[in-house]
Amino acid sequence: MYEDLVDQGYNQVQLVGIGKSQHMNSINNWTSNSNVGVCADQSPYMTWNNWGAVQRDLFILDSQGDIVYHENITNGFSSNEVSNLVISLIPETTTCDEIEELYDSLHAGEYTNCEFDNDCVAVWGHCDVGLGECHYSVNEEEYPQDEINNLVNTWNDEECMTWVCDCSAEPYAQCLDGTCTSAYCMSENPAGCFQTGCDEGYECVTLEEECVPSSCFCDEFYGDWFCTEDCGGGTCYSTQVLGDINNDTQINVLDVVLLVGFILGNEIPDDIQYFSADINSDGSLNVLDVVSLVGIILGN
Ligand SMILES: [Ca+2]
Ligand SMILES: [Ca+2]
Repeated sequence: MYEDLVDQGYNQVQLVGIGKSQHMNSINNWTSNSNVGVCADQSPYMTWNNWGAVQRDLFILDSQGDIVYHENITNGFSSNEVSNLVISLIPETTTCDEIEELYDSLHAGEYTNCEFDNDCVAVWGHCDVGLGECHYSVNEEEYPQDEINNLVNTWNDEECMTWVCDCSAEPYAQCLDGTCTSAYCMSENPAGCFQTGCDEGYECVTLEEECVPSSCFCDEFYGDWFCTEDCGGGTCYSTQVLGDINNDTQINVLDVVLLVGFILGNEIPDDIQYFSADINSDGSLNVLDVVSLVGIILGN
């Protein structure tokens, strides 16, 4: 039955004899006219005891090593039934082409949707093991890292690698027409935040004193950015309100306490806090800001 299975291509199936070490001298019961491997279960026979085995028991284990069948076959067994069971336990294999197809699909479509450059990130493909391209630009939030790692492991397990590639440095990722796209320019996209997006806590606004281009594209031939000649690109500006230093939507004595803490050096403000604490916008934090802040609270 074992040889029939192998002949049918089920070569993942392994037939192993397990004998008590004390009976190893009668091993030719097993090995005459066959090439089955036999393991000796050393006294105190842990395998026999753990499995509850008696002489001429047949065990079938699944691919995880769990016992799924245990019968004594002294009086024979239905080889049809047993081989059907064995075949049903063989895990479905994925072909290399299927892995490649799945890999590509995890770097396209919904995984590359974007609104701003900020949504996109450049990632390395797995060209080093012959799977995929050098780089992809994908939506950072949607990138299915675990699924891709599993796929790469399967790819390696199935020995699918037939070539490898050399890759140039990682590109920048930009959002072009709603799709994350790789840009092989050596610097970050200089366009304003209406194209590139802002970090959390900031909004994109147009400031009169700053001229930022609204749109740039990477010219792959020159390896540099080319921008529109306008100033409407926008600058990231803190959404925090001037004076609401602890960002709890109210301006009150708690903000004064925090401001005094910054001035005395007891607390270190981050950039957003500094911006909202510098009430008179002169670039430094001092008693004038405290006076102004108290004035705001008192409604002056
Ligand atoms: Ca506040
Ligand atoms: Ca100030």
